[in-house]
Amino acid sequence: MDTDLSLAALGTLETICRELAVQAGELIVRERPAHLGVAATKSSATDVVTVMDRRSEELLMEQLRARRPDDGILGEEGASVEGTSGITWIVDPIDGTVNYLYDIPAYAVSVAACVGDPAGDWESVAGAVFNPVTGDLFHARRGGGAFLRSTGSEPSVTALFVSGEHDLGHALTGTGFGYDAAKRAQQAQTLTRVLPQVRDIRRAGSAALDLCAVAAGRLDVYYESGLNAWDRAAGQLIVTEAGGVVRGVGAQPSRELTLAGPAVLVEALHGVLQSVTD
Ligand code: LIP
Repeated sequence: MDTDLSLAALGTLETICRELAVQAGELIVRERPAHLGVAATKSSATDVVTVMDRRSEELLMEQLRARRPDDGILGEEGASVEGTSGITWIVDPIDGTVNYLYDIPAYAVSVAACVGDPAGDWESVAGAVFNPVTGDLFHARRGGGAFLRSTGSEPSVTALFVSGEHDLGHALTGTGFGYDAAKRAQQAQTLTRVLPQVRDIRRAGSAALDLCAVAAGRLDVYYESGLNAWDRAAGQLIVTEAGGVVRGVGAQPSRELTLAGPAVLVEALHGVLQSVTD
């Protein structure tokens, strides 16, 4: 199958990413229940789902089925549609759900259009990450650069570029932790080796926003183990279109490791992380 990845087609995919990320983001703020609670848990008692995670994913599904009926869909809260077009939409209806639950303004809707096998090797070709509290809309398409649109009272568009920092010891480093206690213990051990070798650590609670922070130079470098495809599908493209690299233990990011930033810092931090596991 030849998937249409012409400039025009990529532009259309990016527009849909932007529009749907904003629509779902506005929904989760506008219709947040007065007394939001935990609707369910997943991998552990702290891996929570709210009614708005589900409503956001329902909106994304409904819009994508209507606008792109031949495409596949993979969502964090269970959306799963086989497509015939070669395009699969990988969506996180609320990335940073715990922040959303606690009303901490660091959560986002992440929407990415991808080619390849969503269960195996895939590549994002367009993506958008929207923080509905700040109004920050990060977006990119393959070969088109990465941008931050501020959708607030003074709309603006800024081209994004990763940090120019070359020294890991001066690198503000983002990371995150999983929901499983044993995994968190391992991640804490890794952190004890990384922390003395970087400027400082920031743990914001949303991988999608962490990756966008790297693209914007608000973080110098980022690493996390245990991410799912929906956490990183849009953010990793935004990083690479901002001049950064995204890798894992090997050349490609994976559930085992996502590492993002300017190449020199990514390679330096990769060396530190490898020394931890050796
Ligand atoms: C979150 C990630 C974050 C990670 C959290 C959680 P969720 O995704 O974006 O980077 O550290 O543990 O996995 O669960 O809010 O969609």
